[in-house]
Amino acid sequence: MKLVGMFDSPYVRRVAISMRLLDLPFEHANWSIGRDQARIAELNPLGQVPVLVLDDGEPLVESAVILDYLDQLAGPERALVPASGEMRRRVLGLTALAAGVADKARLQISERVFRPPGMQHEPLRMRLRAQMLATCHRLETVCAERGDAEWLVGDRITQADVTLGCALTYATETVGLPAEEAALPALRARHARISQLPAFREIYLPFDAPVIG
Ligand SMILES: N[C@@H](CCC(=O)N[C@@H](CS)C(=O)NCC(=O)O)C(=O)O
Repeated sequence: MKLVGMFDSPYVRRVAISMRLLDLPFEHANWSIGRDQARIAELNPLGQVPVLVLDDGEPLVESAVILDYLDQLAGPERALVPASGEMRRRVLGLTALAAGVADKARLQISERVFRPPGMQHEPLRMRLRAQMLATCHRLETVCAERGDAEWLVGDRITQADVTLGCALTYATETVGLPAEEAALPALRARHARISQLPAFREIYLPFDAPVIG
């Protein structure tokens, strides 16, 4: 399988880290959404990464769809999202919130990167930031409740941990979280811990704003 996209994207990174955790080997195509937009669009008309090109050439798009496919490949014992029940609901719910933090950061960055300075709409940026921070505060409550428990749900790593790790790194590097040391302590501590896991250390690229046009 070939994974298309750069690891500074939280969506590409969560797929790559999941593949590493699930022992699913892949070739990496380090294509940029700026420079390589035309060949990305040949695989995904949305022009977005990640794309996972299967061994028969079929391109899978959307990280959530790709992650679901990878879990199917790995089987229910190893899947990063539990197969059913409350655990599944909890993992999917937290994964959606964490992915939402990345989405809100990405939209703020799009304002900055894709629009000329005079055309940026400050009220929109502030609204997106408020939504992102409100979601961080919701995740903070969950992290505080989990205390020293190693993982967000249950007793092994799930997609909630993977996506939270990737989303927080991206939000921190692109738009920043509140600088005060006291802000979001449980979330920050959990993010710091996840970021030290070998897969997270190995699959990492600092954010570099794409150039378009
Ligand atoms: N919902 C998508 C989001 C993917 C996404 O927005 N990727 C960004 C890179 S971080 C991208 O490809 N942007 C290019 C564009 O939208 O033109 C997913 O989860 O795969």
